[in-house]
Amino acid sequence: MTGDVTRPAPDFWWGAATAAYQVEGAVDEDGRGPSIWDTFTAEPGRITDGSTGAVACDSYHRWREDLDLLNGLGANAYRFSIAWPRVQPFGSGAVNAAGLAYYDRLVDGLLERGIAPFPTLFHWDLPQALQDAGGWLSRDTAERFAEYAGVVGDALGDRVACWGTLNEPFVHMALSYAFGTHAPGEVLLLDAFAAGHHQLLGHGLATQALRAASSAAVMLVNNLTPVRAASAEPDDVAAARVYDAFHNRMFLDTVLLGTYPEELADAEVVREGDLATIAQPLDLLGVNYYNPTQVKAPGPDNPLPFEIVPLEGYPRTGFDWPVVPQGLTELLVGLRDSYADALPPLVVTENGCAYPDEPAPDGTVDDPDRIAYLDAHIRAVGAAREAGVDVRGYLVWSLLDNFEWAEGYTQRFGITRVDFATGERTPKASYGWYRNRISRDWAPDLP
Ligand code: IFM
Repeated sequence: MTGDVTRPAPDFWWGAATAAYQVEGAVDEDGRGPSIWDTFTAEPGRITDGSTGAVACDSYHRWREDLDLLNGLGANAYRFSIAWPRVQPFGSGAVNAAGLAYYDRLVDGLLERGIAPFPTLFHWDLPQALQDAGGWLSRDTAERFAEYAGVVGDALGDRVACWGTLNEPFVHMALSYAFGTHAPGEVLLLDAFAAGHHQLLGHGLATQALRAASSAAVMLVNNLTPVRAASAEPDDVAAARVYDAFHNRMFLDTVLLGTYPEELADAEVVREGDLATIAQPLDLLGVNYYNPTQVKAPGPDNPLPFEIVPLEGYPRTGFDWPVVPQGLTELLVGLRDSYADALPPLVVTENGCAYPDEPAPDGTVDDPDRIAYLDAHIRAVGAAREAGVDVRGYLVWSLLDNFEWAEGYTQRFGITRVDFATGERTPKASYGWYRNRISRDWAPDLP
């Protein structure tokens, strides 16, 4: 497919996002080493539908089709991730030229289509060998991450538009190390903090390595959420503040201000000099937004200092997540108000929704709920821009239906349907809607 659409103005990035383990498949090909997700998905009971990312969307082989889909959208940016175990099968040392060559082809294919590459270096698929040595609980993983960043920076840095170091370090700390629902399945509750701190350290060291290797822009990609106290009771308000410290400020204050939020300031794992390393100047901040979070004081049996309660009174996605577009405006404006001059320009690096859309008998896929969701959220970005927030891009999650981690293939986030039995891609109605939306850029009648 080739697009016949007007390219958007180059000062705003319009596009879509994916991640390696969720789309690539080919887990045993061309020298890729095992990742923690290969190990985790092989354990019975870990994934809702018992599936794995072994094939996923088969993007490792069908990448040209995926790039043509982006081209057909009129996208000018693609956020994908690089699988560390393809580049360094055992997480350090020897580089696997065949694995690196895949990303070389992908980057060149994007540039041939006029699409800017936005690669993320770590989207959760840690080499298993590093997990065997402690994973992100080990400080050494941060050093290994910088080594890997240098390798990839040397290989691709002449053509990349913007590097993302980590994807959603909070989510990785929480689901992978605190609650164990994601690989590697550790249940450490608050002791997961070390995995968060070492990711932050890895981000700082990797940023230094990328700067040394390439002049491309660098960003960190966070999952951020406006936090709402369940009531005005002081205990609920205090619990909401603590949750905000873990989810948002731990990954913002450190990176942007060089400090830990006061709620988290005494951790032993933080060594002298770490915060200076973490607070590297950034060119952009990636914001992944899905919904606000409501929090109340913990009950007597809860070992945590907060308790999450469902946010009622909003429509819900197929994944049962509340649809709150105004939360995105609130978040973006709040970042500007909280961090002022310390805040780099923002890019919405993920936003989207899962619905159980099915093809009609004629094969078309009508997904009006997703169109409504995207329309409302893009308008919410427009409202933040109107309020003076410097937002430079919007990338839909996701270009393709894909492997949704512990939910396997049961949650479809794509603007393109993927038949997981055949790999066939079918653009949904939302794909056509988004193509038209992109072609209008920020026309004067918007938001
Ligand atoms: O699929 C994930 C992605 O990997 C990270 N951000 C949230 C998405 C939806 O859950």
